[in-house]
Amino acid sequence: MSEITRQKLLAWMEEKKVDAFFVSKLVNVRYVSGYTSDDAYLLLTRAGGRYFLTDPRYTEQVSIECPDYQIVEWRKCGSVGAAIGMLARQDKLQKIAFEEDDMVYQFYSEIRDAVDSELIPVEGVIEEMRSHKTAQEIEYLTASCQIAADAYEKIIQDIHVGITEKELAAKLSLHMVELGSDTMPYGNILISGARTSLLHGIPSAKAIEYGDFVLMDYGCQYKGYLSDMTRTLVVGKATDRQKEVYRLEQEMVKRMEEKMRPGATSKEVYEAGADVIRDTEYFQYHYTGVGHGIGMFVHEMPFLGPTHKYVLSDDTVMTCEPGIYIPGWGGVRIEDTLLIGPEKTVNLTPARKELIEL
Ligand SMILES: [Mn+2]
Repeated sequence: MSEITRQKLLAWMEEKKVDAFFVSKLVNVRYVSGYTSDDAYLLLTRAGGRYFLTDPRYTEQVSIECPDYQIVEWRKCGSVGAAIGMLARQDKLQKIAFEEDDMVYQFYSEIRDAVDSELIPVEGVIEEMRSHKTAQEIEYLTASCQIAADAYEKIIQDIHVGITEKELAAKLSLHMVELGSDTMPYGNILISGARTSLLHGIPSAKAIEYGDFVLMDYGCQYKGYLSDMTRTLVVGKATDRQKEVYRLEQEMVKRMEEKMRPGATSKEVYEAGADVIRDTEYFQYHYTGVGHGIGMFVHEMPFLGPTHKYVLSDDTVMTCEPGIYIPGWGGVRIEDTLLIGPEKTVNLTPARKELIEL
């Protein structure tokens, strides 16, 4: 995918008449170059220059993973900014685009003081490219989602009264690594009881109690590509209210997923779910951010919600995750990752969704 992206970036530079693109977001560096570690910046020029700025800890890895790039040890210049200044003078770069949403003031000042070039702030250029998935990316995302779904069946066996949220979260990570994920599954949400109304609560020392909801929102990384899924289950027998909230949640997910086709807008998909609970007491307890693209980063374009303006394309992988969160009582979220393909939408999260009472 990196060569396609580089071509797209060259075309973008051509169209915008900029001489170079400075990539500073690590996830974008990985996307464009295939590099998998740290301290990395790319300077790509319209004339075909490919500079990889890093420090001596990583030069061997760059030479292996990115053989097409010329390595620039920025420390030899004193700073990343000074290294860009050196390259800008050498290649006579007059206009350099940079990722404005990834630039702290100090870093920006350092570059500005080191170059005579015009610095052009841009946002979302590589992110937009990342929202369109290639066949290989879809393959990796499918595998990533499969690992997470398989881990669900395993973690269910571990849940019992007395075990803590933190212990379960650690077991869940281990299951995913054993099932083939990269060694760094990212931060998992695993919460229980009344804490399940915390949309992004983190695992605590709370022990699982009889009657608790257990909400697990998690995923793993497979060859750099992330999965994201949520399931909520009940430990013991569900109460009537737990059953009611769960049934409404299931219906919201179903209606939204039916809408997720190329051409649908973010708002339409959101409304399809919201309509299910609009006239119930639960409408006040829903959250409007109900889905997001996913790839090398967990929350990326496009997003689903009433105020977003995205139109779903036919090569997108994204989540569907409405939820009902009642403060002090608990919450239910079910989240799948879907491939919005040209022929059909494929659910990449093959984990059961009926209410499980353990
Ligand atoms: Mn999500």
